[in-house]
Amino acid sequence: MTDAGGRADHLAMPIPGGILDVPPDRSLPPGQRLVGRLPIMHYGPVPKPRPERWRFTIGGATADGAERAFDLETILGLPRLDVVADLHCATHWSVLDLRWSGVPARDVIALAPPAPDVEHVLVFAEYGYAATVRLEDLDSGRAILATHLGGEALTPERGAPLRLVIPHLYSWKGPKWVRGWNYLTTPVRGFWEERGYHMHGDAWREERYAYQE
Ligand SMILES: Nc1nc2c(c(=O)[nH]1)N[C@H]1C(S)=C(S)[C@@H](COP(=O)(O)O)O[C@H]1N2
Ligand SMILES: [Mo]
Repeated sequence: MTDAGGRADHLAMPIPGGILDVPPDRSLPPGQRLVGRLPIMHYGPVPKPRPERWRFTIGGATADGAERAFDLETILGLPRLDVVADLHCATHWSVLDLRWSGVPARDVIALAPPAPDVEHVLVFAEYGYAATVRLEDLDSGRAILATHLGGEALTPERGAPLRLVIPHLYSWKGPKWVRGWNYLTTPVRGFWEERGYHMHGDAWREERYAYQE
């Protein structure tokens, strides 16, 4: 699959489940087409859940300079949040109305806040996957570290035990199997940002490719 500029998209996969008409009362970000079902799509193998060894690590430019690690109990003990959100993959398909439940990313930021000059965050997952997001996007009220999708606990393929969802950004900015983040004072590119995708990735502004930066 290529875009109008002839650039290869990151996954040349058929549109999952066929293309649907967008309901008249809804809209999609520019360049997106509606599909009816969420495929399983990621790079690399599905990590085996190991809850006893699982830690969420926050480091980089924290306010006090210290790195902190939290166990799953601590993260799951935060107040719960439900978010209904559309998912937009940078390969041009979207799915409407996914209901994520979990804890607000904002409350996890508060457990280990950033230094005042931090603007970007490198969110990392198992096996070296990482995505760069702006702190203001991670700190936006609807960003969620999800444990459930559609009322069911996340399956390993969907990112158990924890998956980041930032509804207005393309979905590569939401690592499955998320394990922590580093606050950045100098931007660092994550997995897809290094491979030609945009640092901000706001789907509504169609910030898809790095050449648009
Ligand atoms: N750890 C990890 N998370 C990831 C990815 C990945 O390759 N690894 N791919 C992203 C992309 S590009 C998409 S479209 C969504 C797909 O989520 P799904 O498999 O639940 O449909 O996961 C995102 N999160
Ligand atoms: Mo994607």
